Formats: sequence, C-alpha cells, structure tokens
Amino acid sequence: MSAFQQRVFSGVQPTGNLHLGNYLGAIQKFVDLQDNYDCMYCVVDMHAITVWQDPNELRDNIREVTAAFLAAGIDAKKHIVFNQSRVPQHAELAWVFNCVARMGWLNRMTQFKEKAGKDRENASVGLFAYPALMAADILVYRGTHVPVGDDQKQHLELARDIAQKFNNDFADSIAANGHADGFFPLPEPLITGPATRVMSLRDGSKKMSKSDASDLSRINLRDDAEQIAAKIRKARTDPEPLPSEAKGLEGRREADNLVGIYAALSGDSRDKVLSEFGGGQFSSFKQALADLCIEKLAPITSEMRRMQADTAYIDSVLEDGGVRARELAQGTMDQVKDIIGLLR
Ligand code: AQP
Repeated sequence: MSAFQQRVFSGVQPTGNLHLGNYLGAIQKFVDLQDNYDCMYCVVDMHAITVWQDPNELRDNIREVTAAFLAAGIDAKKHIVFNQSRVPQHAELAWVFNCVARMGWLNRMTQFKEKAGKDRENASVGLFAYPALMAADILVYRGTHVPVGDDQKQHLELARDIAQKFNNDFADSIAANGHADGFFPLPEPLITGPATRVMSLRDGSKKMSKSDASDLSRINLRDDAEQIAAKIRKARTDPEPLPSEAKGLEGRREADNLVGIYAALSGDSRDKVLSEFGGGQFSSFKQALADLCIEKLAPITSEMRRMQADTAYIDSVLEDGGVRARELAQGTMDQVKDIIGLLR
C-alpha cells in the first residue's frame, strides 16, 4: 500500500490549434480517469509563455482549452480544473526544483533540443527550465499518476528523478517532519492505449503537433465535419491494401497511424479494427474513419463553441478551481519550506 494518497494531475498548454493528438493522447484519458481518482486538470499557461504568445490570443486559448476539458466531459465540480498561473505555488516549487535538478539532466531533454532548434542561444531560459516547472506542477499536489502522450515520457522520468533527489537530499529533515516514506511520491506516467503518439497526417515520422506549419497535418478540435473529412481523405498512405493483423502494420507508419486513430476513437484494438478492414483499400477505410471521427468529435466541438461564447462561465470555473488548487498547493509549500529550512 502506497503511503501517498492517489491523485491524478495533468495539463495542456494553451498554445492554439488543439488537435486530435491532444484529445486522444490526453483529454480523452482525463475523462476516463475521473471515476477512479481525484483529478486535477490544468491549463498550463506558464508553460505556454516559454515561447512568446500574443496576449489576446493567449487569453482566448486558455478559455479554449478549458472549454475542451469541460465539453469532453470533465466534471469541474467533482474534480479541479484551473489555469496554472492562478496558483503561484507552482512557480515557487519550480524554483526549489531548479535548485535540485542538475544541468546535465536538463541538457538531455529532447523536447528542448527540438524546440530550441539550431538557435539555442536565443531560446528562453524558461524553455530550458520547463521540465522543472512540470515536475512542480505535479508534485505541488503530490500527484501520483500522470496521463500524458508518449512525447512527455522523458519529462515524467525527470520529475521522478527530481522527487527522488529531493527525498534523498533532505531525508533526515523529511523524517523529522513526520514522513516515513519520503515527502514526494514518484509520479507514474499513464501512457496507454492505441494512440499515445498520434502522427502527422502528412508525414508519418512526425508527431501531430499544434505548431506544424501545415494545417493538413492535423485535425483541429475547431475543424468542422467537412474539414475533418477532407483532411482524412488527403492523409498520406501507401499503395498496399490494409493488413489483416496489427503486426502487418510494422514499417507502414502512415497506415499504422490511421488504424491507431480508428482504434482509439472506437475503443477497440488495432487487431479488432483490422479484422473488419484488413484486405480493403484505404479509400473505404478513410471514409469509415472520417465518419467515426466526425461522430465522436462533433458533439465535443459544438459544445466547446457554445461554452467559449460564455466567457463568464469559463472564467468562473477557472476561478473556483484556482481557489481549491491554491489551498492544496499551499499545504505542500508550507511543508517544503519546513523541510528545507526556510522560515515562514
Ligand atoms: N501527437 C500527439 N499524440 C498523442 N498525444 C499528444 N500530445 C501532444 N501531441 C500529441 C499530448 O497532449 C498533451 C498536451 O500537450 P501540450 O499542449 O502540453 O504540449 P505539446 O506536447 O507540446 O503539444 P504539441 O501539440 O506537440 O505542441 P507543439 O507543436 O508546441 O509541440 C500532452 O499530454 C501531450 O503528451
């Protein structure tokens, strides 16, 4: 039996173009976890500003992600939905973690290398320190489970390393403060199901991403039925018919991606999907995929649009969530200060 109360934490950045990858890799799982865990779902706006954001667009995007959470079925009364910057303890704990994490650890983060590109000298310090803030996001609530897409695996491992090093560095003080099993849990990534890394519809070697210059590469949660159908029709494939078993998808990245998307949307395995579509041509499979995608996304996207028009309601959800999150976060920060020897 773990000494830590189980708690789910995860976040989505309000950087525009929320897409099917964000939905299948993260938001859909957030919804499923609600029945079995206490959950905190955060619009991570302080992560967004590690890259410059237009202030008006940022405000809209924060509300859009919140609307997506609610429209997908997250219960903000039973669980906690809030935006990160309302809870200053995230930044406070991130500073402590900046002092625990090692330069070498952060230097290994592939996301920083990809996002900073060749011009590393010109990247923000925030972009480099991003994983320490992410560790703080989770651990300021002593979160134990983190549903994320596959791209966040390395950051989650870093969060575990930071938690472990904090527990080791301050072991005596932690014990003296009454914690027999360390102060921070080692948060577990929940990376499960057939769509942990949804790939670009134009290039099966790149993940579907908000910042891809080609809008055809992704299905946006803002897209209407016609746009979804057109993007799936134009999605890259190969000339072979679909295999009848999942192992036949090996080395066929684009086919694997489309079958994975179908499986995640229908709640079936790749094998089950291929038992229906194996041997067939892509054209009929794409039609079925477009229909399924529209059937699953249309109710969410129309509810999102309705909610986004009611900014007062969205803002009230975030405010209420912020109050409840701050109370929990302050409890952790008080203990962290006692453990590390800061007077309060
Ligand atoms: N393609 C994806 N497949 C599966 N899961 C994905 N996620 C993102 N892309 C995919 C998951 O969605 C959650 C929220 O992601 P985020 O907004 O915090 O940041 P991100 O990973 O940087 O998103 P993008 O779309 O890839 O943005 P850019 O273009 O800025 O790099 C996370 O759980 C993530 O794993």
